[in-house]
Amino acid sequence: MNKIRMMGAPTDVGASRRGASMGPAALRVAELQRSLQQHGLEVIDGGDLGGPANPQQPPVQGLRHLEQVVQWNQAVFDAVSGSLAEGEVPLLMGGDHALAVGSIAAVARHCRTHGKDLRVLWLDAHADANTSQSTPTGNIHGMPVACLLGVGPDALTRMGGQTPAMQPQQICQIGIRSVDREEKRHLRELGVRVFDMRHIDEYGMRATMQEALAGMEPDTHLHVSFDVDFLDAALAPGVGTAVLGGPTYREAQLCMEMIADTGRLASLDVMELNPACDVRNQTAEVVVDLVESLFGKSTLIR
Ligand code: NNH
Ligand code: MN
Ligand code: MN
Ligand code: MN
Repeated sequence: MNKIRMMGAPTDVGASRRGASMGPAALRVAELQRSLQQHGLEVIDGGDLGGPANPQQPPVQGLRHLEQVVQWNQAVFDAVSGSLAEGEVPLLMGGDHALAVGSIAAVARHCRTHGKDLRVLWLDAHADANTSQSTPTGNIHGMPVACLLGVGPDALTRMGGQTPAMQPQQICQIGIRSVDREEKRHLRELGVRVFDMRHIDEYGMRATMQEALAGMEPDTHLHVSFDVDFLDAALAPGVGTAVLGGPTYREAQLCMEMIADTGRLASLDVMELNPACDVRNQTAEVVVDLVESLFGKSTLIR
């Protein structure tokens, strides 16, 4: 594994509930860096990126804080691009999930210029495929998948210089259990592969992940966009939009371990951790534990 570079994006401009801006600090308090280093990984903490404050305004034409979301995403895009150019594994600590636009646009551009096959795993309770038309909230953290597939405001869809940043076949969603009515139709039209909770209930996490991870090539760059609300709300209360019925601790561990086993993980987002909703930082601690597994912790005891 190449050197991992942690970078914080302390903002919640893409959400309506405040607090994801404290996510990076909570992950540091839960000792993310040292935990990964314990497994022999080289990890540096590049500190936090900067951007505009949260103006706490209502949505304008279906989009809340578009200007601020674009500015933060530009900072993320530049930092992730720089890290990849150094041959590192960027680990983005959010921040709300709207920032996955900048992160994945940077990864997609890197893959295009280096002849790599990009695959994105989207771990989330939500599909994040809304548009300004379909959104019930105006929150841009409900829209990054649509933006990356070319549907959304220009400033976000054109971030990486090519629109769309990726094709629907390159992304696969896992753990989905909360999709808005209009969003559902849009998701089908886009053709995104969705392994929802019903699929995990019926076939189990093992079969689901085998299917989701099938067909990786030696030149595959695997990006994981981990929205912490992927996890069951009982296990991970520290998120702004918790949803019951998500993966248990063991299911989530298996998911992470199977990703690690591919040996293709090359970039990561850890998003939506909200310490204002958490109890004694327990969600941050669970996340650190799972990220250890994602980087191969379990292979050490096999
Ligand atoms: N679908 C809802 C919306 O568009 C909720 C999105 N919230 C998330 N997404 N946390 O991951 O507002
Ligand atoms: Mn979510
Ligand atoms: Mn999300
Ligand atoms: Mn493990």
